[in-house]
Amino acid sequence: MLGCTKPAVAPPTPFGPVPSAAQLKWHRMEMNAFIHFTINTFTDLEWGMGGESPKLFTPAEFDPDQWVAVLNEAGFKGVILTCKHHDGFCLWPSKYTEHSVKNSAFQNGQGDVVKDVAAACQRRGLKFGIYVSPWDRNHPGYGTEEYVTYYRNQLQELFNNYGPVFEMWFDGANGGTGYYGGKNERRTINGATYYDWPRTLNMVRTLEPDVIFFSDAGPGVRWVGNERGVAGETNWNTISIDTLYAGKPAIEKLLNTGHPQGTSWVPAETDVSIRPGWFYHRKEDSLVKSPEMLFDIYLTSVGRGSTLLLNIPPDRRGLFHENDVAALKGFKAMIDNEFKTNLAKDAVVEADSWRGAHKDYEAENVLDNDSSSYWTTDDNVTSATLTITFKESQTVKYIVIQEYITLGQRISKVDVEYLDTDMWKPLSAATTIGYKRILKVDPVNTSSIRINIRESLACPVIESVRIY
Ligand code: FUL
Repeated sequence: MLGCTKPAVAPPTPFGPVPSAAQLKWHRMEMNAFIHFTINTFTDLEWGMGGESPKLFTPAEFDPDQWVAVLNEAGFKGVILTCKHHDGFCLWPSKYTEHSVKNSAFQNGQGDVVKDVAAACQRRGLKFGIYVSPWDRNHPGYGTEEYVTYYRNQLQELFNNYGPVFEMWFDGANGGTGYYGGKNERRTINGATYYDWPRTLNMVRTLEPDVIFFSDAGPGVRWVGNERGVAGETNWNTISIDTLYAGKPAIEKLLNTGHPQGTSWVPAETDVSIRPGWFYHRKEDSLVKSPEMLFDIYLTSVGRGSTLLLNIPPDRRGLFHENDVAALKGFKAMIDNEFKTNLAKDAVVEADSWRGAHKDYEAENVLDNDSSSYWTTDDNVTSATLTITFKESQTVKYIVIQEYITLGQRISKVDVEYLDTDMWKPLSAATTIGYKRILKVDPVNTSSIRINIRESLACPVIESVRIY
């Protein structure tokens, strides 16, 4: 009726754990870069023992602006730098140790890699994050309370002087043989208790309230369970973290998939290196992943609702190697090319139902560019269909679906069909969607695509559908 608007219909209530504002921002970053750079770059090792001389650190052409420019052009939104790896060498002149850049020949001992990388990120609008290894094979007190205090002091130093820091990474590799101030012995710690993480994290939060903590157990984001770049085909952002800790054995499978009944929102981050190793080794110059391989990784990480953390290790000059730069350029060109034209943009979309039959929740919301609008159904509806019809036949290669995760992750089974003349035929199927799901299909020529949500833990809430 003219002049008569329908009364408002309440939106769905959030289902299960939901992302914090900082986690939501993290999801939207989609692609970040990891940078492994330290004395290992010069000793050709992956894990230094801790007794290496700081003098070995000599990147004569060090240029973080080159790194960040390449990353920016390739679409990366953040950088996480190994400020200290397991060997304990610090890329900043920490006042708590002599084992740092200040005793290297690099810039006559006046250099500060952490400061320069953070500044280069700031200049190009990328966010800066830090990796600070809890395991320290240099420190004489490793294994005692003294070392835990040292670790906390270093975190204070970093967060006070180099922020803002969007993410802090602490990995699970812990304890074992090391130099340990010259003792050269094996030290074992109890990974569940030694670091007293709750206390350390609370301390960091007082300095950087929105920082995202990465570890197996989060609490901000979790490890994806492998270093191959493959998130679970089923990938829940939820998991119960009360029984997890960084480095807990045999939890890879659970980390890879998460759990639909998980009690916390801890999305998986997919870390993988562009080369076989995390650090630069000349012998791996010919083993840089090709643009095609990187694109496949993009599909199994970002395309499965995870965030990609791609490692690019600077070489001994202190530059990204030419082969890595070429691979990143090719990767970006593939993304731009494959996702050039959103065929759904000018299409017509229809749903078999929408919440309260109210305009606020209608199907058209999945085609607009507004990340705050969505299509959803009545609460009792957990299977539903969206049909997208093009003005004329199109060749379809990808279907990209995003859930409105602000209200939680819901969908657990979905399939896609295409119209072949007048018959609907199967095209693709998946379990979870989450922040983003990219379904790559064998190209078909069709005038219409149908997305069938078969199972959902609560009424489905879809923010966007794109078709390429
Ligand atoms: C692991 C480390 O042991 C590797 O050296 C690397 O830093 C990787 C990202 O995390 O736990």
